[in-house]
Amino acid sequence: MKKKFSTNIMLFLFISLNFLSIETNSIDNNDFSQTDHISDFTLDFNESNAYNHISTQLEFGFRVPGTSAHNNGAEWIYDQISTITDVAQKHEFSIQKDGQPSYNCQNILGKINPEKEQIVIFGAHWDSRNVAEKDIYNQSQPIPGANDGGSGVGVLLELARVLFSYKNNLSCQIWFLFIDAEDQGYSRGLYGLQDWVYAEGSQVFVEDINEFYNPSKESFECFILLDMVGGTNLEFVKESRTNEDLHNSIFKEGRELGYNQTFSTNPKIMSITDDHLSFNSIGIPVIDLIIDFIAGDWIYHHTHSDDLSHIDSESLRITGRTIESFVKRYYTLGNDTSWKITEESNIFIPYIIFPVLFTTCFVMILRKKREGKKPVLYH
Ligand code: 1BN
Ligand code: ZN
Repeated sequence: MKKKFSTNIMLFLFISLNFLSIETNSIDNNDFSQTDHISDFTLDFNESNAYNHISTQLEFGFRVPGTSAHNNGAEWIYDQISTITDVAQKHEFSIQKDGQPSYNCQNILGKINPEKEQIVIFGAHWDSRNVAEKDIYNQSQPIPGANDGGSGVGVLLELARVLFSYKNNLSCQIWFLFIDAEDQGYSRGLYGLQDWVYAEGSQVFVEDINEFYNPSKESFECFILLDMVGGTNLEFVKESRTNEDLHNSIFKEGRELGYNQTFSTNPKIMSITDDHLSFNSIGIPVIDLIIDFIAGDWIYHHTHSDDLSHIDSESLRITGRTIESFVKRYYTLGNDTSWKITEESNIFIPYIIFPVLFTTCFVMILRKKREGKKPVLYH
């Protein structure tokens, strides 16, 4: 009796392992081709517009707090977002470290559908770094920040244009938050600005967030950060504080559009200090769409070569179309699907548990039948 029981357990484990390996193989079997697949939705995101927005930002110069390029860059973003959202607001603040000058900074917020209850926030930092500590030359000089700063802004402005054009079909509010003072922290012996930390601007924003919404009527769905989304061979990592369901839904969306390399089933997991942490600290589910800027393929992070020549429109397209598709799938009026419990987080129920139970029962019945037919031996 005991022996039969343990044989059945072994059988169950063996079949489970087989199913698990089939499932894992089918997930890992990426072809790494990045051609567009046919989409469930009409997607209007235009990567050329996003690219041109990056080019315009670079024409202002280095968007470092305390400079005229910084002021001009902010005015330009505010003017742009004002025309493609229902409400645009400036969140002005200053940063002063002990013994240092005070710097005027501003976050810029554009809202679509401000009367809706649920809020989806898209964020990108718009300041560019004041030093190039990872370059071999002129480390104390500012960088263009085409990818690190420019790309997120470029994609968000184009997304705002697209989503605003069909805002009446959306079930939620969308916030476009352009975040200042993200990139002046300390790295490799240099501060961008003396004694600053990374993500200063988003920290001040979450401290003041009650000025921008009514907690008794409105609630936050998620915060989606775009940082360095324009480099060649785009491959997003999974930031360790990322919400699991949000990650699964967005990465699945990307893969369904054919972007298997960018939204890998097996992304590198990294802990990165960035603006999403401020929103995570107040309990909002977050994701940071960012590359491995330490050991990845795109090697121009915090160097003077973070310029237009190292921006790839294809990466802007991949990011923009994936986000647009995500918004259409989960936030179209009349559509009740939620990203909060994804098929991937539930994959064990339909694809593994049921087949394993079924096969185990089937094999046990077969064994029972066989035993019944065995000739009886008389000694
Ligand atoms: C990410 C993108 N960061 C700045 N731009 C944050 C960071 C950079 C944190 C270098 C630590 C080191
Ligand atoms: Zn940076």
